[in-house]
Amino acid sequence: MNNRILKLKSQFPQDTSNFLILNNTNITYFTGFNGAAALLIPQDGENVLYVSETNFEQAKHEVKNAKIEKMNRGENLFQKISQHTEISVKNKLSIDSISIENWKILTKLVNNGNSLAVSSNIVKGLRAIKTSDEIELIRKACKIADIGITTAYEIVEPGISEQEVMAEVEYAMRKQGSNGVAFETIVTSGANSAFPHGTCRRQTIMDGDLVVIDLGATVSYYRSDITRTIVAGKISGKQQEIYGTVKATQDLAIKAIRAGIKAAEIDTVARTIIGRTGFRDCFVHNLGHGIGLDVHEAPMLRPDSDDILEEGNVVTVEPGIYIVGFGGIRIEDTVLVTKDGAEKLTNAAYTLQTN
Ligand SMILES: [Mn+2]
Repeated sequence: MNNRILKLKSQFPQDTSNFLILNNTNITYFTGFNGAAALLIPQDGENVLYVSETNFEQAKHEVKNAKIEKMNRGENLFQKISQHTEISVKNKLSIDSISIENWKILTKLVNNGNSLAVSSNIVKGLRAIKTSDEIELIRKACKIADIGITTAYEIVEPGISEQEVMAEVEYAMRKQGSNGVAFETIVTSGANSAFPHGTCRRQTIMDGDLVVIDLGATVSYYRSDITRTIVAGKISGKQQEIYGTVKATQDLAIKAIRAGIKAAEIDTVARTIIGRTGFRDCFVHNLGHGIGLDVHEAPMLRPDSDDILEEGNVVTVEPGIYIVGFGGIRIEDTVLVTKDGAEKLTNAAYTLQTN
């Protein structure tokens, strides 16, 4: 955690004496603590973590790299910070992100918007490149997600409901040590599977239905993300054919990944392959996204992305084909970007068939 703070300090914008972290996930990134109001990182001197009375004792117990400052009930965070910190044009306060409401409060307090700056990209850039500690946690979260998918292969059959599948896969992951779902689990079947972010229903899965299962686990705040598509019962030729296209697309997209390549190019690879099969308009989302403390973070694998892939990025690769009335097929894995390629961190089997 201290290395992360040192890296941030080395990238302070010009004239910045203090960096204020308000985004909760960013605070966790720098302190390992979830539940503080703000983290002040001065170029010189002690870091200060502002914590409500509720979480004060816990923060004192858990946080090693900042002084814990108790926020009393009714006390204004920005008033406190502006009183304790010299903020001027020559000693700017940079902020990772701030709401319009809080910006108004803060500019009034320091009486000079010129002494404030918002720079979200610095922390975003740091977080995009994972350290070995972070990769280990994501690896664990991926192994647990694999178990969630394995469970789905075992239990999906005509007659079970989407809700039941969701409950079983989440239970299996919890038992393996997941701290919680990485995002709302998606289990969609039949025509509903054509909606990439369809809601899980009490609907019974029918013979021949496509079933899309998109899930993730969390380990020490780090997340994983995997999707498999299964058919309950009898598989049709059309389902098999589209599955083959999606799988081949994912294989080639993952093969194209390496440090130094534009993230947008990987999306193009996938979109081109799907386009050749006539399903271009059926791939209705981006190819993938970075993942870590947030389920969606930098870098983004999409056509308009400016990101260049770097060693240590962890991204998803998730092509899909969605046909209204027929259903959808998506295959997704979480992968680590390496110098010469990509390493899959999720490793569940690829098959339309249930066990
Ligand atoms: Mn995803």
